[in-house]
Amino acid sequence: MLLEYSVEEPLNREPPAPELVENFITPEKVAYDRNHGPLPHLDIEKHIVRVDGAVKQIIELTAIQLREEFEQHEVVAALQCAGNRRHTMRTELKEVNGIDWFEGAVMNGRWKGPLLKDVLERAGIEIEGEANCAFACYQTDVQDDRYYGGSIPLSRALDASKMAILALELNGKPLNINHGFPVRLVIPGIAGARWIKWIDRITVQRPESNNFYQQRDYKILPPEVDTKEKAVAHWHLVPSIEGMPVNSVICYPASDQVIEREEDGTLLVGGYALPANDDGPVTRVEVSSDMGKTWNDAEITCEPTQWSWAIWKYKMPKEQVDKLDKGSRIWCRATDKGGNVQPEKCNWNWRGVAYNAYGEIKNFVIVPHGGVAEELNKLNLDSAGGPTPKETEAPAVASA
Ligand SMILES: Nc1nc2c(c(=O)[nH]1)N[C@H]1C(S)=C(S)[C@@H](COP(=O)(O)O)O[C@H]1N2
Ligand SMILES: [Mo]
Repeated sequence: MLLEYSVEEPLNREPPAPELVENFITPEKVAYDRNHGPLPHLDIEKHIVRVDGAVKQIIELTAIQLREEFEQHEVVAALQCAGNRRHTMRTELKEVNGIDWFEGAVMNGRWKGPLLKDVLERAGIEIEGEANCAFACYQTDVQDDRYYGGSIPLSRALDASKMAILALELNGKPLNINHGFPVRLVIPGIAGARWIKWIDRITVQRPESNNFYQQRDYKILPPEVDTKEKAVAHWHLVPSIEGMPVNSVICYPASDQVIEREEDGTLLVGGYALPANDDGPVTRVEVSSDMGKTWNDAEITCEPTQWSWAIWKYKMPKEQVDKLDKGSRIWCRATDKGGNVQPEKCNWNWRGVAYNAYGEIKNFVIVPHGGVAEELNKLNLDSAGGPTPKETEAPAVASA
């Protein structure tokens, strides 16, 4: 089998934040890549998903059967890495352990395939009480285990209203290799770590998945756990991340930049917002330029759905822009249909996951439209060059 990249150097990259919010549905090529091992090139005719464990009969389905023998369902849902915004946690709070994601480890896709429930029911569930549905991809080794895996409660897997699907398509086309061709799990409202790509095994079982990434990673450790040794003593005490919290970020303009006003003296601010868990859609995004004393509603420029993100923009009036100075900050915060409001601050955790403090830009200089932005940028502001994420590579830290 052809493998691209490797266990030592998997593909991890994110798009620049302004590009990310150009579209409600993220083009496949813009969408971030997150891998713990190489990308396997699989054959759709030969790839088999096996359903086993506590089932009446073990079944093996090819990806073609998944497309032809089951009703196909479509869902628009955001996929987000639990480590999205880790850079902000590390720089605003304290050093963390993991890939230095900025704001781009998230995308919003239109996913299509059979319902997980329908596939499980073909095998027939033979377990009562609390149980789990575990998922795996045994196609390649990964950084910390022999296979990539995870699990969700069986009750969620069997709840058609939660729209867990075995996706064969993204945005109206077969998945590409990066995002899991020929089939990946899509579990709206759940952290990206559980959306197993190139899935080949579904197991109904009593315990959670025993995989490294379910048991010893992707957990919000308490703040007192600040070393690898303490983490080792804590992993089994802390629940695995399932849903992600309500969130929003400013994607443009950026911190540490000279920013030009619009012709009419206003300032265009924009970004994305995400609902918590199943509590979407996002119902409101607000912007503040006075450290939260006053908030102004941003315009949501798309029609967000239960598990999608919302794209928003705010045209800051001239009088408000006039009051900004070098010490000013611009903040954003989101609210979802479930009433969850993004908090001003977020606790530090060792793995730097689930960061959701207010979106913020700071350390900028506002100049008139057509102003001397380029010249001033050359004059070396505090951190000239700015933090715009380009091709993010995994830094040499343990367990990314
Ligand atoms: N087989 C497999 N599935 C996987 C992963 C992986 O490394 N291998 N990474 C997970 C993580 S941590 C995330 S955030 C998403 C990223 O999906 P993407 O690469 O399509 O953006 O896939 C998840 N599924
Ligand atoms: Mo992730």
